Amino acid sequence: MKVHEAIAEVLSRRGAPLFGLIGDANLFMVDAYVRRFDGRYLAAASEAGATLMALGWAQVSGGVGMATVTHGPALTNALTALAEGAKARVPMVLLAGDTPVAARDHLQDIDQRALVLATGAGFVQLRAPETVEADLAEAFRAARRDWRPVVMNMPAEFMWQEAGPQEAATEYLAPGASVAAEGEQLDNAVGILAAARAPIVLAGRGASAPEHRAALRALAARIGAPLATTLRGRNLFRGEAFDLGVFGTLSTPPAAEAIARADCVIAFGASLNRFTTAQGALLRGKRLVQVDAHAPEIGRRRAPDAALVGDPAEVARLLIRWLDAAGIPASGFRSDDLAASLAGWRPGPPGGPPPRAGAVDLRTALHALDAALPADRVFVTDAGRFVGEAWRWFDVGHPRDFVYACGFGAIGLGLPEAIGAAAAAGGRTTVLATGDGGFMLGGLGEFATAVRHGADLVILLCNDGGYGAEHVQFRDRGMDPGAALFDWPDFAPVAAALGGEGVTVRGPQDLPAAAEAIRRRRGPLLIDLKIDPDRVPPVPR
Ligand SMILES: Cc1ncc(C[n+]2csc(CCOP(=O)(O)OP(=O)(O)O)c2C)c(N)n1
Repeated sequence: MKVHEAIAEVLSRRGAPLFGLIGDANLFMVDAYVRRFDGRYLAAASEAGATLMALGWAQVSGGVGMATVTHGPALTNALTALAEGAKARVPMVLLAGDTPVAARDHLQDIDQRALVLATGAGFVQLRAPETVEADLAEAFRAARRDWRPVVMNMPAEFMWQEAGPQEAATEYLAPGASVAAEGEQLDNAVGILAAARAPIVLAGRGASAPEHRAALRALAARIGAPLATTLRGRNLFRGEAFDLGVFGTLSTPPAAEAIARADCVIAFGASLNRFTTAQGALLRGKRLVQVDAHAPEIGRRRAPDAALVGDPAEVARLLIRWLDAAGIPASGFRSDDLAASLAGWRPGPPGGPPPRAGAVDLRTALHALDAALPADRVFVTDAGRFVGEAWRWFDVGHPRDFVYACGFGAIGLGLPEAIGAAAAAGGRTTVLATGDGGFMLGGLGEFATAVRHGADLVILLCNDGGYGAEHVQFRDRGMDPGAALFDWPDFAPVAAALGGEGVTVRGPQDLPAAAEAIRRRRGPLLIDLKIDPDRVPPVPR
């Protein structure tokens, strides 16, 4: 076998689709992957798109995403996507070609290792034709171990060489840290929970698997604590009587009130970032117990009063055993009043004056379309000012069905991630909420990709005719927002020209037609929600 075939064969055994864009260094590998090994290949319109699709696929499937690009500019085009994957901590392997080592004056030669490492992604070099299996195993192992993208750097001159007998490959991952059954930190944690009058159990993405859910529910019931999640763990406890929803700047008023009354937070698999803690304010005056399977996460953003390294479910069960052994009663925080205030809360109608003529209120539109969309959706968001409303009003069945494309705070990553998510959605509908600026930056080219691959995708384009996040800053200073305003083309006909469907909503009267378009769609559907740039609530920071 030649090296390009050996690589293709290993990839075809992994069960993930390969997203990519071909060039000198990877075209024969992709050809062999598809034609000889029957692999599922989805061609993207840009390298950023291919890499982001693999990130979207990885988040929904829980597996390691795979993408491939060629050398030089193909890799530089993927750098923002790699940074996104590193910040959002999504495991994937990007197979990047590299220019032949001997070709000193190759047009596309650039220091690929330096570029990749600067993004926060990992880097594994394909060392020789006989190390294809070992180096690929190491790339996938590193991606899973570190929860980040890893670039597998493949020199182009290897591709037509004989792969030959392969060096032994191992993809062994050390078992997760198991918690100590006794010790000072455990005593401290049990003591803090025993003394708490109003504890909250908080789950982040590192504690959002089904087995975590059951164990955390049991612990919360045992200590009389309401449950909450970070944004990326959202909807883990949906339907529970004492579910506060998101803990942080996106909390509902009754949840915020409960958080203010709490005296203790036990956080599982949560990074405790500035949004979860409101820059630390939400943890002030509360004892913090931090639990994480990854020791480096402990204390990374907030210093805990007690910390346990171990699988969240195991730790929760261990704590229950110790609380039982010590005969500690439940706190009284789970009161009927708290249940009633959580159950009784409904979002109010949009405040303030109505939007200008020809525009629809964003919240009204999102509520109507939420009801028209299937409940078992996968939900993806781009970044921008619209996103606070989208995060608030769109629920999913499980945290894994929520795809976060905002780890690097970049606009324009949502549509490609949605295409990857749709490839993992198993027949369910993928919904993308994006701004008009983000769509023009990174979505337009890949909309055609979504059409080509027949993605079941509904795009809610929150179109305030410009960069809303900047518009509001000009307005706040009494300045002319002209630099943030754009005279975009009408997006519905653009979607149709690219082979999809489009509808335009210029007021509440158009929402039933949009709902009907959702029901009847046969391919990617773009709903252009014309909203008033002066009537969009800010994103809570
Ligand atoms: C790659 C990138 N470029 C620029 C920015 C700065 N930026 C932040 S929000 C925003 C406006 C986005 O506009 P849109 O997608 O229409 O969403 P809106 O804010 O209007 O809701 C811009 C330009 C960014 N975050 N990322």
